Amino acid sequence: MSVSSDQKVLSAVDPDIAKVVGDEERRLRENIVLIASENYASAAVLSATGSVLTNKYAEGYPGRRYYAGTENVDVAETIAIDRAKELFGAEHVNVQPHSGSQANMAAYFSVLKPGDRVLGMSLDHGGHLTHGSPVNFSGKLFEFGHYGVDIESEQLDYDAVAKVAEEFRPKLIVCGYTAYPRTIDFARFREIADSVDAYLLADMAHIAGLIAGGAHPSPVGHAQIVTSTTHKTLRGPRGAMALTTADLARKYNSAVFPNMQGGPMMHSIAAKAVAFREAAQPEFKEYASAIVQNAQSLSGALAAGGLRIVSGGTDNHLMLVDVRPTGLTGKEAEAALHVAGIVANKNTIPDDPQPPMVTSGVRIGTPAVTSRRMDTSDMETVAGFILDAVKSAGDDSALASIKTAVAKFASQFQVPGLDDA
Ligand code: DSN
Repeated sequence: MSVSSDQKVLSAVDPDIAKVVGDEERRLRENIVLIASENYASAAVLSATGSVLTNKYAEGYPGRRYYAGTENVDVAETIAIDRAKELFGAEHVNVQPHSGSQANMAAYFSVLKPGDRVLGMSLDHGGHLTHGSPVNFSGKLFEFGHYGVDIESEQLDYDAVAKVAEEFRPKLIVCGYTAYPRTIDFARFREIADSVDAYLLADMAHIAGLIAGGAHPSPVGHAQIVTSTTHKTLRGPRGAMALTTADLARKYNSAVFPNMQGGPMMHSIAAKAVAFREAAQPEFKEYASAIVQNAQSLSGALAAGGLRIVSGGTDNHLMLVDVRPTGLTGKEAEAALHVAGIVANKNTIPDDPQPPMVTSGVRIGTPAVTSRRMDTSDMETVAGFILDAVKSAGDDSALASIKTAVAKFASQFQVPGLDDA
Protein backbone atom coordinates (compact mmCIF):
# COMPACT_ATOMS: atom_id res chain seq x y z
CA MET A 1 0.00 0.00 0.00
CA SER A 2 1.41 3.40 -0.89
CA VAL A 3 1.79 6.17 1.64
CA SER A 4 -1.02 8.17 -0.02
CA SER A 5 -3.52 5.30 0.00
CA ASP A 6 -2.59 4.72 3.67
CA GLN A 7 -3.51 8.34 4.27
CA LYS A 8 -6.89 8.01 2.55
CA VAL A 9 -7.68 5.15 4.93
CA LEU A 10 -6.53 7.18 7.91
CA SER A 11 -8.54 10.25 6.83
CA ALA A 12 -11.67 8.16 6.52
CA VAL A 13 -11.27 6.55 9.95
CA ASP A 14 -9.69 9.36 11.96
CA PRO A 15 -9.64 12.81 10.36
CA ASP A 16 -8.14 14.36 13.51
CA ILE A 17 -4.97 12.29 13.36
CA ALA A 18 -4.89 12.45 9.55
CA LYS A 19 -4.77 16.24 9.90
CA VAL A 20 -1.82 15.98 12.32
CA VAL A 21 0.03 13.78 9.81
CA GLY A 22 -0.73 16.18 6.95
CA ASP A 23 0.36 19.19 9.02
CA GLU A 24 3.60 17.41 9.93
CA GLU A 25 4.28 16.62 6.26
CA ARG A 26 3.88 20.30 5.47
CA ARG A 27 6.16 21.29 8.36
CA LEU A 28 8.83 18.90 7.11
CA ARG A 29 8.60 20.33 3.60
CA GLU A 30 8.52 24.04 4.47
CA ASN A 31 10.95 24.14 7.40
CA ILE A 32 14.69 23.76 7.48
CA VAL A 33 15.28 20.93 9.96
CA LEU A 34 18.63 21.32 11.70
CA ILE A 35 18.05 19.14 14.78
CA ALA A 36 21.28 17.10 14.79
CA SER A 37 19.52 13.90 15.90
CA GLU A 38 16.69 13.99 13.33
CA ASN A 39 16.43 12.77 9.78
CA TYR A 40 13.94 11.73 7.09
CA ALA A 41 13.34 7.98 6.77
CA SER A 42 12.81 6.72 3.23
CA ALA A 43 9.42 5.57 1.91
CA ALA A 44 10.67 1.97 2.10
CA VAL A 45 11.58 2.36 5.80
CA LEU A 46 8.18 4.00 6.48
CA SER A 47 6.42 1.21 4.61
CA ALA A 48 8.02 -1.53 6.75
CA THR A 49 7.33 0.53 9.89
CA GLY A 50 3.66 0.81 8.96
CA SER A 51 3.29 -2.88 8.07
CA VAL A 52 1.34 -5.78 9.59
CA LEU A 53 4.49 -6.89 11.38
CA THR A 54 3.32 -4.57 14.17
CA ASN A 55 0.73 -7.23 15.06
CA LYS A 56 3.10 -9.99 16.14
CA TYR A 57 4.32 -10.97 19.59
CA ALA A 58 7.75 -12.60 19.42
CA GLU A 59 9.42 -12.63 22.86
CA GLY A 60 12.76 -14.34 22.58
CA TYR A 61 15.14 -14.41 19.62
CA PRO A 62 14.87 -15.99 16.13
CA GLY A 63 14.45 -19.76 16.48
CA ARG A 64 13.85 -19.50 20.27
CA ARG A 65 10.56 -17.71 20.80
CA TYR A 66 7.86 -17.90 23.46
CA TYR A 67 5.06 -17.66 20.86
CA ALA A 68 4.00 -19.67 17.82
CA GLY A 69 3.56 -18.07 14.40
CA THR A 70 6.90 -16.27 14.33
CA GLU A 71 8.14 -17.85 11.09
CA ASN A 72 7.97 -14.56 9.16
CA VAL A 73 9.23 -12.18 11.81
CA ASP A 74 12.12 -14.60 12.49
CA VAL A 75 13.23 -14.04 8.91
CA ALA A 76 13.01 -10.25 9.31
CA GLU A 77 15.03 -10.23 12.54
CA THR A 78 17.68 -12.58 11.13
CA ILE A 79 18.07 -10.39 8.04
CA ALA A 80 18.36 -7.27 10.24
CA ILE A 81 21.04 -8.91 12.40
CA ASP A 82 23.03 -10.21 9.43
CA ARG A 83 22.92 -6.86 7.63
CA ALA A 84 24.01 -4.91 10.71
CA LYS A 85 26.88 -7.36 11.31
CA GLU A 86 28.03 -6.89 7.74
CA LEU A 87 27.58 -3.11 7.74
CA PHE A 88 29.59 -2.54 10.91
CA GLY A 89 31.85 -5.63 10.94
CA ALA A 90 30.38 -6.71 14.29
CA GLU A 91 30.64 -10.16 15.90
CA HIS A 92 27.18 -10.00 17.49
CA VAL A 93 24.16 -7.74 16.98
CA ASN A 94 20.93 -7.27 18.95
CA VAL A 95 18.28 -5.27 17.06
CA GLN A 96 15.58 -5.38 19.73
CA PRO A 97 16.18 -2.30 21.95
CA HIS A 98 13.25 0.06 21.49
CA SER A 99 15.36 3.16 22.10
CA GLY A 100 18.90 4.36 22.68
CA SER A 101 18.21 4.65 26.41
CA GLN A 102 17.15 1.01 26.53
CA ALA A 103 20.17 -0.09 24.47
CA ASN A 104 22.36 1.67 27.06
CA MET A 105 20.42 0.23 30.00
CA ALA A 106 20.97 -3.29 28.61
CA ALA A 107 24.67 -2.50 28.09
CA TYR A 108 25.01 -1.56 31.77
CA PHE A 109 23.11 -4.62 32.95
CA SER A 110 25.20 -6.95 30.80
CA VAL A 111 28.51 -6.06 32.51
CA LEU A 112 27.65 -4.21 35.76
CA LYS A 113 25.83 -4.68 39.03
CA PRO A 114 23.88 -1.82 40.67
CA GLY A 115 26.31 0.39 42.55
CA ASP A 116 29.26 -0.29 40.22
CA ARG A 117 31.37 2.63 39.07
CA VAL A 118 31.02 4.03 35.56
CA LEU A 119 32.83 6.95 33.93
CA GLY A 120 31.08 9.05 31.26
CA MET A 121 31.06 12.53 29.75
CA SER A 122 29.04 15.02 31.79
CA LEU A 123 25.72 16.05 30.25
CA ASP A 124 26.63 19.74 30.06
CA HIS A 125 29.78 18.95 28.03
CA GLY A 126 27.95 16.76 25.50
CA GLY A 127 27.10 13.48 27.26
CA HIS A 128 23.65 11.89 27.28
CA LEU A 129 21.11 11.57 30.09
CA THR A 130 21.85 7.83 30.22
CA HIS A 131 25.54 8.54 30.77
CA GLY A 132 24.98 9.07 34.48
CA SER A 133 22.70 12.07 34.90
CA PRO A 134 21.38 12.10 38.49
CA VAL A 135 17.79 12.46 37.20
CA ASN A 136 18.15 9.32 35.02
CA PHE A 137 18.13 5.61 35.96
CA SER A 138 21.83 5.48 35.10
CA GLY A 139 22.81 8.04 37.73
CA LYS A 140 20.45 6.49 40.27
CA LEU A 141 21.51 2.84 39.85
CA PHE A 142 25.25 3.22 39.27
CA GLU A 143 27.97 5.35 40.79
CA PHE A 144 28.96 7.63 37.91
CA GLY A 145 32.05 9.77 37.66
CA HIS A 146 32.38 12.29 34.83
CA TYR A 147 34.97 13.74 32.51
CA GLY A 148 34.48 16.81 30.33
CA VAL A 149 36.15 18.57 27.45
CA ASP A 150 39.24 20.73 27.95
CA ILE A 151 37.91 24.19 28.67
CA GLU A 152 40.40 25.98 26.41
CA SER A 153 40.25 23.78 23.31
CA GLU A 154 36.65 22.63 24.01
CA GLN A 155 37.79 19.20 22.78
CA LEU A 156 38.52 15.93 24.53
CA ASP A 157 41.86 15.81 26.32
CA TYR A 158 42.60 12.07 26.39
CA ASP A 159 45.40 12.41 28.96
CA ALA A 160 42.97 14.18 31.29
CA VAL A 161 40.37 11.41 30.76
CA ALA A 162 43.07 8.81 31.55
CA LYS A 163 43.89 10.65 34.78
CA VAL A 164 40.23 10.76 35.88
CA ALA A 165 39.91 7.04 35.05
CA GLU A 166 43.02 6.22 37.08
CA GLU A 167 41.63 8.08 40.10
CA PHE A 168 38.02 6.86 39.79
CA ARG A 169 38.74 3.20 38.81
CA PRO A 170 35.45 2.60 36.92
CA LYS A 171 34.29 -0.83 35.80
CA LEU A 172 32.98 0.69 32.55
CA ILE A 173 33.89 3.79 30.53
CA VAL A 174 31.33 5.40 28.23
CA CYS A 175 32.32 7.39 25.14
CA GLY A 176 30.14 8.67 22.28
CA TYR A 177 28.07 11.82 22.75
CA THR A 178 25.02 13.89 21.81
CA ALA A 179 26.70 17.26 21.37
CA TYR A 180 30.38 16.76 20.55
CA PRO A 181 31.47 18.09 17.15
CA ARG A 182 34.88 16.42 16.93
CA THR A 183 36.22 13.02 15.89
CA ILE A 184 36.36 10.50 18.74
CA ASP A 185 39.55 8.44 19.08
CA PHE A 186 38.03 5.09 20.05
CA ALA A 187 41.42 3.30 20.06
CA ARG A 188 42.71 5.78 22.66
CA PHE A 189 39.57 5.25 24.75
CA ARG A 190 40.19 1.47 24.68
CA GLU A 191 43.76 2.03 25.89
CA ILE A 192 42.41 4.11 28.77
CA ALA A 193 39.78 1.46 29.60
CA ASP A 194 42.38 -1.32 29.50
CA SER A 195 44.71 0.67 31.76
CA VAL A 196 42.10 0.52 34.57
CA ASP A 197 40.69 -2.91 33.63
CA ALA A 198 37.33 -1.44 32.58
CA TYR A 199 34.99 -2.31 29.75
CA LEU A 200 34.46 0.29 27.01
CA LEU A 201 30.97 1.23 25.81
CA ALA A 202 30.72 3.41 22.70
CA ASP A 203 27.34 5.09 22.25
CA MET A 204 27.53 5.87 18.53
CA ALA A 205 23.89 6.95 18.18
CA HIS A 206 24.68 10.35 16.69
CA ILE A 207 27.39 9.20 14.30
CA ALA A 208 26.25 5.68 13.28
CA GLY A 209 25.44 6.81 9.74
CA LEU A 210 28.80 8.54 9.41
CA ILE A 211 30.50 5.34 10.57
CA ALA A 212 28.43 3.16 8.19
CA GLY A 213 29.35 5.53 5.36
CA GLY A 214 33.05 5.73 6.25
CA ALA A 215 32.96 9.39 7.34
CA HIS A 216 34.01 8.71 10.96
CA PRO A 217 36.27 5.94 12.40
CA SER A 218 34.40 2.96 13.83
CA PRO A 219 34.34 1.95 17.50
CA VAL A 220 33.89 -1.71 16.52
CA GLY A 221 37.02 -3.63 17.48
CA HIS A 222 37.76 -1.10 20.24
CA ALA A 223 34.61 -0.99 22.39
CA GLN A 224 33.28 -4.33 23.63
CA ILE A 225 29.74 -2.89 23.44
CA VAL A 226 28.56 -0.36 20.87
CA THR A 227 25.03 1.01 21.18
CA SER A 228 23.13 3.12 18.68
CA THR A 229 19.77 4.48 17.77
CA THR A 230 18.74 3.75 14.19
CA HIS A 231 16.91 6.97 13.32
CA LYS A 232 19.62 9.64 13.41
CA THR A 233 22.39 9.81 10.79
CA LEU A 234 21.61 6.15 9.99
CA ARG A 235 18.22 7.30 8.60
CA GLY A 236 16.22 4.27 9.75
CA PRO A 237 13.10 3.89 11.87
CA ARG A 238 12.91 5.15 15.46
CA GLY A 239 14.61 2.45 17.53
CA ALA A 240 18.00 1.14 18.55
CA MET A 241 20.48 -1.73 18.49
CA ALA A 242 23.72 -2.92 20.03
CA LEU A 243 26.85 -4.50 18.58
CA THR A 244 28.93 -6.58 20.98
CA THR A 245 31.90 -8.89 21.00
CA ALA A 246 30.97 -12.59 20.69
CA ASP A 247 31.75 -13.29 24.36
CA LEU A 248 29.14 -10.72 25.51
CA ALA A 249 26.40 -11.93 23.12
CA ARG A 250 24.44 -14.01 25.64
CA LYS A 251 24.82 -11.48 28.43
CA TYR A 252 23.64 -8.61 26.23
CA ASN A 253 20.73 -10.57 24.78
CA SER A 254 19.43 -11.58 28.20
CA ALA A 255 19.92 -8.01 29.49
CA VAL A 256 17.42 -6.92 26.80
CA PHE A 257 15.00 -9.86 27.09
CA PRO A 258 13.87 -11.04 29.61
CA ASN A 259 15.59 -8.51 31.89
CA MET A 260 14.26 -5.25 30.46
CA GLN A 261 11.90 -5.59 27.50
CA GLY A 262 9.04 -7.89 26.54
CA GLY A 263 7.80 -8.26 22.99
CA PRO A 264 10.15 -6.79 20.38
CA MET A 265 8.67 -4.35 17.85
CA MET A 266 8.89 -6.53 14.77
CA HIS A 267 7.69 -3.80 12.37
CA SER A 268 10.50 -1.59 13.59
CA ILE A 269 13.05 -4.43 13.38
CA ALA A 270 12.01 -5.07 9.75
CA ALA A 271 12.39 -1.35 9.03
CA LYS A 272 15.86 -1.41 10.65
CA ALA A 273 16.75 -4.18 8.17
CA VAL A 274 15.61 -1.93 5.30
CA ALA A 275 17.71 0.95 6.63
CA PHE A 276 20.80 -1.28 6.94
CA ARG A 277 20.35 -2.30 3.30
CA GLU A 278 20.07 1.36 2.27
CA ALA A 279 23.16 2.25 4.32
CA ALA A 280 25.18 -0.47 2.56
CA GLN A 281 24.64 1.13 -0.87
CA PRO A 282 27.44 3.19 -2.46
CA GLU A 283 25.21 6.34 -2.41
CA PHE A 284 25.17 6.20 1.38
CA LYS A 285 28.95 6.80 1.46
CA GLU A 286 28.36 9.94 -0.59
CA TYR A 287 25.56 10.91 1.79
CA ALA A 288 27.74 10.49 4.89
CA SER A 289 30.56 12.50 3.40
CA ALA A 290 28.13 15.24 2.24
CA ILE A 291 26.72 15.57 5.79
CA VAL A 292 30.21 16.45 7.08
CA GLN A 293 30.98 18.80 4.17
CA ASN A 294 27.67 20.58 4.75
CA ALA A 295 28.35 20.89 8.49
CA GLN A 296 31.78 22.38 7.80
CA SER A 297 30.40 24.78 5.22
CA LEU A 298 27.56 25.89 7.52
CA SER A 299 29.82 26.36 10.55
CA GLY A 300 32.30 28.37 8.45
CA ALA A 301 29.52 30.65 7.19
CA LEU A 302 28.06 31.15 10.69
CA ALA A 303 31.50 31.99 12.09
CA ALA A 304 32.05 34.46 9.24
CA GLY A 305 28.70 36.00 10.21
CA GLY A 306 29.91 36.68 13.77
CA LEU A 307 28.75 33.62 15.73
CA ARG A 308 31.25 31.63 17.81
CA ILE A 309 31.56 27.95 16.94
CA VAL A 310 32.47 25.85 20.00
CA SER A 311 35.90 24.17 19.51
CA GLY A 312 36.39 26.29 16.36
CA GLY A 313 34.58 24.00 13.92
CA THR A 314 33.31 20.50 13.32
CA ASP A 315 34.54 17.12 12.06
CA ASN A 316 31.10 15.50 12.02
CA HIS A 317 27.41 16.20 11.45
CA LEU A 318 26.91 18.89 14.08
CA MET A 319 28.17 22.14 15.45
CA LEU A 320 27.58 23.92 18.73
CA VAL A 321 26.99 27.60 18.22
CA ASP A 322 27.71 30.01 21.08
CA VAL A 323 25.06 32.68 20.48
CA ARG A 324 26.26 35.12 23.16
CA PRO A 325 27.78 37.48 20.52
CA THR A 326 24.18 38.24 19.44
CA GLY A 327 23.13 39.11 22.99
CA LEU A 328 20.65 36.22 22.99
CA THR A 329 20.46 33.09 25.14
CA GLY A 330 20.17 29.69 23.47
CA LYS A 331 16.50 29.63 24.40
CA GLU A 332 15.85 33.00 22.74
CA ALA A 333 17.83 32.03 19.64
CA GLU A 334 15.94 28.71 19.34
CA ALA A 335 12.63 30.60 19.58
CA ALA A 336 13.61 33.20 16.94
CA LEU A 337 14.81 30.46 14.57
CA HIS A 338 11.59 28.52 15.10
CA VAL A 339 9.40 31.49 14.23
CA ALA A 340 11.48 31.86 11.04
CA GLY A 341 10.89 28.19 10.07
CA ILE A 342 14.35 26.97 11.09
CA VAL A 343 14.28 24.14 13.63
CA ALA A 344 17.29 23.68 15.90
CA ASN A 345 17.62 23.15 19.64
CA LYS A 346 19.09 25.20 22.45
CA ASN A 347 22.07 23.41 23.97
CA THR A 348 24.54 23.97 26.75
CA ILE A 349 28.05 24.90 25.71
CA PRO A 350 31.03 23.75 27.84
CA ASP A 351 30.92 25.47 31.25
CA ASP A 352 27.73 27.26 30.27
CA PRO A 353 26.85 30.05 32.70
CA GLN A 354 23.15 29.57 31.92
CA PRO A 355 20.93 26.76 33.28
CA PRO A 356 20.00 23.85 30.92
CA MET A 357 16.53 25.26 30.16
CA VAL A 358 18.11 28.55 28.99
CA THR A 359 21.68 27.79 27.74
CA SER A 360 24.10 29.95 25.76
CA GLY A 361 24.18 27.75 22.69
CA VAL A 362 22.28 26.20 19.84
CA ARG A 363 23.08 22.75 18.44
CA ILE A 364 22.85 22.60 14.66
CA GLY A 365 23.14 19.44 12.55
CA THR A 366 23.10 18.71 8.83
CA PRO A 367 21.83 15.08 8.49
CA ALA A 368 18.24 16.05 7.58
CA VAL A 369 19.05 18.87 5.14
CA THR A 370 21.63 16.62 3.46
CA SER A 371 18.92 13.96 3.03
CA ARG A 372 16.98 16.63 1.13
CA ARG A 373 20.06 16.93 -1.14
CA MET A 374 21.06 20.40 -0.04
CA ASP A 375 24.75 21.01 -0.78
CA THR A 376 27.52 23.28 0.48
CA SER A 377 26.30 26.27 -1.53
CA ASP A 378 22.82 25.79 -0.05
CA MET A 379 24.48 25.90 3.38
CA GLU A 380 25.56 29.50 2.62
CA THR A 381 21.88 30.33 2.06
CA VAL A 382 20.85 28.49 5.24
CA ALA A 383 23.54 30.37 7.22
CA GLY A 384 22.13 33.65 5.87
CA PHE A 385 18.64 32.73 7.12
CA ILE A 386 20.04 31.78 10.55
CA LEU A 387 22.04 34.99 10.89
CA ASP A 388 19.06 37.11 9.79
CA ALA A 389 16.75 35.29 12.21
CA VAL A 390 18.96 35.73 15.29
CA LYS A 391 19.47 39.40 14.43
CA SER A 392 15.68 39.79 14.07
CA ALA A 393 14.79 38.15 17.42
CA GLY A 394 11.81 39.98 18.90
CA ASP A 395 10.79 41.51 15.54
CA ASP A 396 7.86 39.33 14.55
CA SER A 397 7.29 40.95 11.19
CA ALA A 398 10.95 40.49 10.14
CA LEU A 399 10.83 36.87 11.33
CA ALA A 400 7.60 36.30 9.36
CA SER A 401 9.33 37.56 6.17
CA ILE A 402 12.26 35.21 6.79
CA LYS A 403 9.79 32.35 7.31
CA THR A 404 8.21 33.03 3.92
CA ALA A 405 11.64 33.02 2.24
CA VAL A 406 12.65 29.85 4.14
CA ALA A 407 9.48 28.02 3.02
CA LYS A 408 10.06 29.04 -0.62
CA PHE A 409 13.68 27.90 -0.47
CA ALA A 410 13.00 24.63 1.41
CA SER A 411 10.10 23.62 -0.82
CA GLN A 412 12.49 23.30 -3.78
CA PHE A 413 14.08 20.24 -2.16
CA GLN A 414 12.71 16.72 -2.13
CA VAL A 415 11.46 15.22 1.13
CA PRO A 416 12.50 11.57 1.52
CA GLY A 417 9.58 9.46 2.68
CA LEU A 418 7.13 11.69 0.80
CA ASP A 419 8.61 12.36 -2.60
CA ASP A 420 10.08 8.83 -3.01
CA ALA A 421 6.75 7.17 -2.10
N1 DSN B 1 17.50 13.22 22.10
C1 DSN B 1 18.71 12.86 21.39
C2 DSN B 1 19.41 14.04 20.85
O1 DSN B 1 18.74 14.97 20.42
O2 DSN B 1 20.63 14.07 20.81
C3 DSN B 1 19.60 12.01 22.19
O3 DSN B 1 18.91 10.91 22.63
